[in-house]
Amino acid sequence: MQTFYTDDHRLHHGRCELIDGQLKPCFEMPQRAYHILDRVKERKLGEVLEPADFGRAPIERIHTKAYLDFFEGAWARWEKQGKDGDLMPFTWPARTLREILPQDNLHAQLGYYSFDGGAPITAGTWHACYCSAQVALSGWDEVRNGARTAFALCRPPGHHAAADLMGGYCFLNNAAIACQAALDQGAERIAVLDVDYHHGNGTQSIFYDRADVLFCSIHGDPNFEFPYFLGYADETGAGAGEGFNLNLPLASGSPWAVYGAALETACKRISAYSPDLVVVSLGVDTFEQDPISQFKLKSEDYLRMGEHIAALGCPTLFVMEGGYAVAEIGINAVNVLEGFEG
Ligand code: SP5
Ligand code: ZN
Repeated sequence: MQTFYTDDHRLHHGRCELIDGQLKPCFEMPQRAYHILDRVKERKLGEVLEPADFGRAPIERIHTKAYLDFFEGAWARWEKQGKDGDLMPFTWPARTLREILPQDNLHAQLGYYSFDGGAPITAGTWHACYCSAQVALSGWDEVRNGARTAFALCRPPGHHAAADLMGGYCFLNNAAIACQAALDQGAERIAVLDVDYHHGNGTQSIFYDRADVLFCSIHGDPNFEFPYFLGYADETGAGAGEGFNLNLPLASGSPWAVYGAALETACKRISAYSPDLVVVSLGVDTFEQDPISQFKLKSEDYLRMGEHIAALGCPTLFVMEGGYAVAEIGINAVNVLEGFEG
């Protein structure tokens, strides 16, 4: 299968995140993508191609124009204030406060457009995210042109980003942007299978009231795991989307025996939906050695994951999401792709 990739992801490089009461180097770092790319080449998975540029229009199909304008211009405003540290939010419109967009203050607006402090904006963040979205769109274009599958080696990841919210290392929802492009170009039903360890709150929220995208996610139970405030099993969709959202939260410490059973449940639901396209939000932070996660998948389990996905028999776009055990991230991600190819 072909891999879409651009080095421009390196222009997003946050310095630190708050974890366990300490500022630690960002887990979501450029080396992640380099390791995956190296493994793609080492295993001769297929060609590695630069993304095409489909412009801002397909991104605006998912994200609000106000959010995109804010995000695109935020760094320049910060720099103009003479600052060069990462731009990070610290106040949010939580309960008792007003959901209001203050006109003048950069940090107030950043709080309005984010849900956590885990998505630092650096000088190149907008450009890297724009390119990451183009990588996903290029992967879709490849499938549209008849390929059975493609790998969008996206970085930064996207599944926590909602229509007008950044957070959880995510700014633009690459998978959702690719889904909407596919729908706009003739697809009628798309299934998103989100196998990242964390619930894909952004993708769920974007498609929650729609029947043309079935969202299925297997993840750490939000009762104990980030993003805590979405991803429960009783979230089944709303309005026309009722019945088209499937959350399969799992306990801390879940091994493949548990994970594989949940994957079968998700795949049965996807089969019944009979989608034109499957978009896999491919996070490999389910790995036993992941530094911020609590599942126990082993490297060989990712081959089985790929086989299960292939058994759906649908055109499939893989969109890279999380995974922070940097040394093994390439092995695990490419194992899914090799398992898929059989
Ligand atoms: C795309 C993606 O995988 N985003 C994940 C963002 C997770 N950010 C919050 C991490 C909280 C980790 N807490 C665990 C403490 C480990 N000692
Ligand atoms: Zn994750």
